[in-house]
Amino acid sequence: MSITFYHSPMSTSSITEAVIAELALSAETILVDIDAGDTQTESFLKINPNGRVPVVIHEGVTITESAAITLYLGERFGVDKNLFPALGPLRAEAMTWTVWANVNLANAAGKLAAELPPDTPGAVQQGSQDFVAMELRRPADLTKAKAGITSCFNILNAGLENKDYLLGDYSLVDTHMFVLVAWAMFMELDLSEFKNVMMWFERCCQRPVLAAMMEE
Ligand SMILES: N[C@@H](CCC(=O)N[C@@H](CS)C(=O)NCC(=O)O)C(=O)O
Repeated sequence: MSITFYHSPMSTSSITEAVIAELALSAETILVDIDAGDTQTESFLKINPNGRVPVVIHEGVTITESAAITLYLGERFGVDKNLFPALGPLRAEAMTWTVWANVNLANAAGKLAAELPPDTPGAVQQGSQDFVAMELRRPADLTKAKAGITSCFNILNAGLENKDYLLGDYSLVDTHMFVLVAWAMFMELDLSEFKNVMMWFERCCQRPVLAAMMEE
């Protein structure tokens, strides 16, 4: 049965876009304009009460949360394509990194994006429910957000020590993480001190799907 994918370009749903592309799945993509309020309409909130993309509908089931979507699509379609580990300890590592990516890295990146001036690359825009009104912003929050993301990159850098990719070979876990790291780079964070991350990122850029995403 076909996949329906609710997507807003240059958002968290770019992770799912990349995962679907790596898996070469056909999907009906429904574009959603966050700034225009599409994620807050009554009809969209019936699909995802969180008012967020990505959303994937497959075999009548609605799946929200990009980590859950990556894990589901990986499990269903990625094992045969050598893009996701079969059941076993490596699957546990895949789950750990994918959940970590959202709970820690995406969370830290989101906090930083919400503190950046709205006209800065990667910053949360006014239409988003994550936008923080300028009068509520404090310089200390920006400093804290930068420290939070630095801590995440230290962990990711250590996780990539002596490894080409997070699970050894390239997998959808790298696809997922790549889009979040690209977001951090888009926010003009200097990641040069995280040598393993930088080398991994270059390696990932050899993947046609991810290279194309960087050109957008
Ligand atoms: N934890 C969610 C986060 C999704 C998310 O925050 N999506 C944002 C775009 S980056 C969104 O749809 N925002 C809509 C809004 O603010 O109305 C996931 O990983 O899927």
